[in-house]
Amino acid sequence: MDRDDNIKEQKHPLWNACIQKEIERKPVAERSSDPASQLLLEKASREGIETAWDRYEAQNPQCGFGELGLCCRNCLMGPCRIDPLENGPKKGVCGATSDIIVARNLLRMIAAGAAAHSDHGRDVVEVLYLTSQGKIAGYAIKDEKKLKALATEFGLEVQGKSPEEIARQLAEAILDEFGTRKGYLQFLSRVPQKRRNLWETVGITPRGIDREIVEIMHRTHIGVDNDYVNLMLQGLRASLSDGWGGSMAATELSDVLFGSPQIKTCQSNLGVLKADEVNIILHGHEPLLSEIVSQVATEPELLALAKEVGAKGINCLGMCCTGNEILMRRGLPVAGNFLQQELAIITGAVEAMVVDVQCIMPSLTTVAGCYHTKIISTSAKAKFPAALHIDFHEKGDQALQAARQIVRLAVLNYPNRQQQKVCIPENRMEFMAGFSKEAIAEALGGSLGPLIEVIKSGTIRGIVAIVGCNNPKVKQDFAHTTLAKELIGKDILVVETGCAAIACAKAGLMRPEAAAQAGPGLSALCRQLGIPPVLHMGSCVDISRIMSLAAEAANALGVDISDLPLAGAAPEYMSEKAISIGAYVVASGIFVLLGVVPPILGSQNVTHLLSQGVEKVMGARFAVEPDPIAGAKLISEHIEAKRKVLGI
Ligand code: CUV
Ligand code: SF4
Repeated sequence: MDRDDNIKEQKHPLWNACIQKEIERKPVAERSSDPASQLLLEKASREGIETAWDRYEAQNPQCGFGELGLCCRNCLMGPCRIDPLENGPKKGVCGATSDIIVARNLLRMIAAGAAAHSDHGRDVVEVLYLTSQGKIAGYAIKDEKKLKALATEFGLEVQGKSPEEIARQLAEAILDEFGTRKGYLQFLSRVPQKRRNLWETVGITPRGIDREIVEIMHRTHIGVDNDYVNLMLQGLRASLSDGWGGSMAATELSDVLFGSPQIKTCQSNLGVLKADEVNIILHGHEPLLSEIVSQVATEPELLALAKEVGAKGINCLGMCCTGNEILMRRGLPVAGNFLQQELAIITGAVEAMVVDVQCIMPSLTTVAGCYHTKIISTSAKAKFPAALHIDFHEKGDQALQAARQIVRLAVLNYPNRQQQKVCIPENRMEFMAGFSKEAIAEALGGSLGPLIEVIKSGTIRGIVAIVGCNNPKVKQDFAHTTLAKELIGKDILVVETGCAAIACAKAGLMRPEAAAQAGPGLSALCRQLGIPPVLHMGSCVDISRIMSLAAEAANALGVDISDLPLAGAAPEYMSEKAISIGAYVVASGIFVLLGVVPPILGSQNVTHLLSQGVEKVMGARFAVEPDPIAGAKLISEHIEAKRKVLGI
């Protein structure tokens, strides 16, 4: 079949439906702390375009039962809701209490989050598998060193074998991890023995990536697991299968296929859009498509076509975690984070927004209908009303062909740009990225030893990972950047992934010059190494890099991860993936600070368990603090307490 038959530009009623209705809007300065976002929010307002902020404000007040986690729809005797007010019902039809309902709801969020990361991981493994057999064009094994190290970790013989042969066996071994029969995940070998023993004793050693997710769905079905503690333990186990399984596989094998990130300088924020070039934004989460699209965008034929339509070139940019993936490895500019996806289109200067999976707002096609932007979906798993779908099967040369077709469409769309609607903000910030665990070790002279030494000596008090999304409940980027500034001021090194990292990149905290904002110890270290005090470690699945780093540090000191002066924070999170991340970080022994209240307050028992009880077992707990300054204080106290116990 002729490929062009696949492109169906559906005439959906949403297409060209610009919202003209007057909406009461909050001042832009309360909605975002990013000046580029503020500028475009003003433009949206003038042009009558609705954004996530408008829709959030229209939702208010949000459902109180939902906020407390007290609504259950797990069977058709319901929906049931527990009314915390005195006279309301205290049990669902089946007899489920607030504890059971809250715990089950939270578990299902963990299942969805872990599934998203792990399915992303599976896609990467499958591409490695096809690559190893030469069944796919456009991909290659870029990091043989990592391939061999991973193969050895998985107990495979590497001597005398070709990289393809090793890759095939490694891909098979990792595919097995999704439903492993050996009863534990191979990456757990990185975890300190003490923590592994603890997981064994408590019964939360993850047995297989898919299995734990399925078991959550089973146990939260009506009438199965009705003990909130037992439920929460399964939540932790499934989350561990994400952090030390699906996410870790995604990161490690992406490194094998596309190269392990090295330190580099990149550009961020909407000012990276170019007035005289074809702008293509790659948005979503996986590196599989974006790597190929950015690769083919440099082909002479396509560049010539761009010239023909009057453009000076083709400008490929990232957004959200797909953006993080390609900036870490290719140094491509990142146009923005989660809450900027609609705003990017509102610049009027984007020819195509190409999306794969996760955190892609269904509103994009509506916004795009008011401009010339084409929204192109590419994953069979993620289609959008009124979007153009170009299926990106990673087989044969189809990926390459699809990528070329996408770029061609974007180029041909350039003449449709309506100059009177174009507004590209000037905000553009340079930053340093590419801090994989390997790159950090290299910057330190070959190993993590010097980092451990400066933490021991107290020059640096500890390390905090700030991660996660934007959420219109929080002034965009404000909590991320404020928390980071507060922490580096206290000599705490900050490492970041996801939208948090993009926020700090845009705010200039990832330039070596930002060392001036750090405390004396951290600032001296940054100057000596020429690095910023806030390090970009990649996408959300790359939190597995941080976990590996923590495990390596604990092993080097002969202690458990929970003994280290570390913390995690998700100041503006919104996704279920972030809930899974928070859970595996706590289960791995690291204190987690949340800036948005999770939907658990309807059960005092579950709330108490996660904010206190879990500490006794896991050596770590959750805390909720929407104010980033108070949050930094909490984290700093936690880090100093850990130092004291360690005797450093
Ligand atoms: Ni996973 S961090 S919105 S893109 S999960 Fe998506 Fe990364 Fe949050 Fe940002
Ligand atoms: Fe109601 Fe129980 Fe069914 Fe949930 S599982 S909807 S609480 S009857």
